[in-house]
Amino acid sequence: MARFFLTTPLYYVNARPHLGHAYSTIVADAVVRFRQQLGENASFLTGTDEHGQKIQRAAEAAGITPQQFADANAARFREEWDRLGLRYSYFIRTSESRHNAAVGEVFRRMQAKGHIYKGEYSGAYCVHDELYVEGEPGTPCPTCGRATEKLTEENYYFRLSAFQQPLLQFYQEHPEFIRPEARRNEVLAFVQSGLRDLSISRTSIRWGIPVPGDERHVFYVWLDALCGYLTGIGYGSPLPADQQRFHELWPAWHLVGKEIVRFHAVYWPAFLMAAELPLPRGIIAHGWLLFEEEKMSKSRGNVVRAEPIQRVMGADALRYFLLREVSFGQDGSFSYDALVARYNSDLANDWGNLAARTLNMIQRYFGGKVPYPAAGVAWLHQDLEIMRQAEQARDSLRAAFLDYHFARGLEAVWQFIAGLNRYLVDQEPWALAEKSDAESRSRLATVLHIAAESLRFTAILLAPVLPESANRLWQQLGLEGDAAQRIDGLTWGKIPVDQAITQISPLFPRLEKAAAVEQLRKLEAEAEAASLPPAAAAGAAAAPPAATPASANQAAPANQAAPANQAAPANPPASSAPAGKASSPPDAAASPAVPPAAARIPIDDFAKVEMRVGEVKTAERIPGATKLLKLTVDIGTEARQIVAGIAEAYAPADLIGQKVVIVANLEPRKLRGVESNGMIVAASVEPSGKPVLVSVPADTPNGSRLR
Ligand code: ME8
Repeated sequence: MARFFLTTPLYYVNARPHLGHAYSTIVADAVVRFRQQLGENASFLTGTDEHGQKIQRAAEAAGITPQQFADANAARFREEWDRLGLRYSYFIRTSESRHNAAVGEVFRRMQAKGHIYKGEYSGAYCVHDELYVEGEPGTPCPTCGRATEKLTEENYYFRLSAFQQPLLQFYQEHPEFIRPEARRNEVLAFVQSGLRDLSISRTSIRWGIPVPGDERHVFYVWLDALCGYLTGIGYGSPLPADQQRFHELWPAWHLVGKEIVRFHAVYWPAFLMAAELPLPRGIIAHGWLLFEEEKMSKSRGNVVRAEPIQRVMGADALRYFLLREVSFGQDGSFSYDALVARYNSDLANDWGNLAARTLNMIQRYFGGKVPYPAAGVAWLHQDLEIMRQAEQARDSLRAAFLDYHFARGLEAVWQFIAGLNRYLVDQEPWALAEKSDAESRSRLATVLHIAAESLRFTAILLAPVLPESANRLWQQLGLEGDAAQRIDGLTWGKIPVDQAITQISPLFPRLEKAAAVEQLRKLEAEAEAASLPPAAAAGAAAAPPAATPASANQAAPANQAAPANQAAPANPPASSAPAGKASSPPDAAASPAVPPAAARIPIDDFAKVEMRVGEVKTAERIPGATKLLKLTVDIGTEARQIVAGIAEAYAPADLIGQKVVIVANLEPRKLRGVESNGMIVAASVEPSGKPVLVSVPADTPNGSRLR
């Protein structure tokens, strides 16, 4: 049986997962389900990238150890994937001990072949991207644009320069290695312009895997993380079963976001060549999800989370939206409006109504048994056309999905669905049912048989993308097993004779658009407020999370999808979901309950935080947000717009003219779509977490710095 093994990136644990991470993992899940329906032995690996300076700093800022920090956030990734029903087979955390040994082994192999030497690096480094950057320190990072930092330290170097020609030759021999074409061209240009040796160890940080035999060094986080693809499936294990699994699965296909193609398409194959291990089969790069016109990312503060969407409309709706709306390989915009619009038009109207209509007519006119077309009655041209369209949808979807053109594949199925809806309108089975003559009865049987068989087709074809709803349709059709049947072997006419349908329930109850969007925004804002660092939320984070699963549902006028979700075995009802915010492990970055294990910090760290005195000039509530106020604060040199979670403790009018302390050098972030340029400092008074503003005497000049 053909094997197909795919990986997602191993996500950094400096923050909780957002929709960008969910996108990659959902794509991997859909691809693997699709390949399984082609009869392949397909699986995927995901995991978390836990070492390096970025995580070390985030943990320091939270006052806990990097391991505690990583444990809390890695658990969140796993929970998120489980909640979304993503069926990864392997999950690797790079702080696991099984991983340490494997990275050391790859290094030893590279060293044994003479590809490693010791030297000193002095130059620019981007901590955000964990990337060595050419040029003077301070030069903007080519990936994220942030200012690079100066780094001077003794390192082990990898002779990347020696792999320029072998890599170019490899790309030439494997034109499909990097896709899409645009990314391949970028990589070719980068390698053709010359490769410099690469530092692969660090001495100035401790949070990493020690270099065997020279433990002052820890491995460069990208060497460490990339090796996770090997360790996650058994590489380096002494157990024969693990070794066998590794040999069966490796090499992998790597699915990545476009910003990390260079690591996967240049460094990684070079490392593997040096270690004399087989190279990956290929790199499949996707574009970015944009929100409010910018890349969705934690640091820009414009993230959307999957969980509220899943709670309001189900995980399938999110999967469908991402695969249908985004042209795979290119950037795609996310918006709540578009999400709800697609849900209503494609899922509720087109597919959901088709299913409900057909099943209801079978129930009403044939006592719940799929009718069999009368023998000896010739099919009309329109009947044959539906058969043809079903087979065409199957072939188009198969070809498109094999090529990662998910939107195109889904479009083909929706053309078929539209054709089928038109067919029902033209054939008017409800009118045929009014007539009692034998010919009308036979015609009615044929039409509903064709519609039922077509529904079986759609369930199978859509199972990779809409697994839960496809299975519900499958059950309603009364069919055995599940909808994940073979796509390549799918042929017309296999619905059993006199097949008894089961209880009918809507696949996608229609959502009232404005209410649904409002509900989504509300849940997102609450989830966001619950995850802010304690002072940033100024009370909002420390207060009990507002979005407990139960209250969220009660407050949800738009949550008509709940009954449908409850019916779904794979998707527990939101009200009983154990993984709601209230019961998730503490957000390491946010929770005041985590013991401050590394509470003392050098004075330099404190100096990075720029706190200034300001005066509130305007204050107003943000519509629909119970905790948030939008403030304008005069800090001497400028007026800053700041969003603060203090609305439950302070009335806007009382704040005007009040002196406050703000953190002035935070990156901007958006709360409820409103940009916040800084943070108001407040004490969080237990047990309720009530915010109490920190202030200074009224005559302190605006802009004075706190040191
Ligand atoms: O880069 N749109 O981890 P990371 C689409 N640890 N995809 C997005 C996205 C967005 N707005 N934001 C994130 C790392 N992603 C390294 C990887 S691999 C050995 C090490 C997805 O947490 C996308 O897949 O920054 C992107 O490549 C990945 O998350 C980056 O995750």
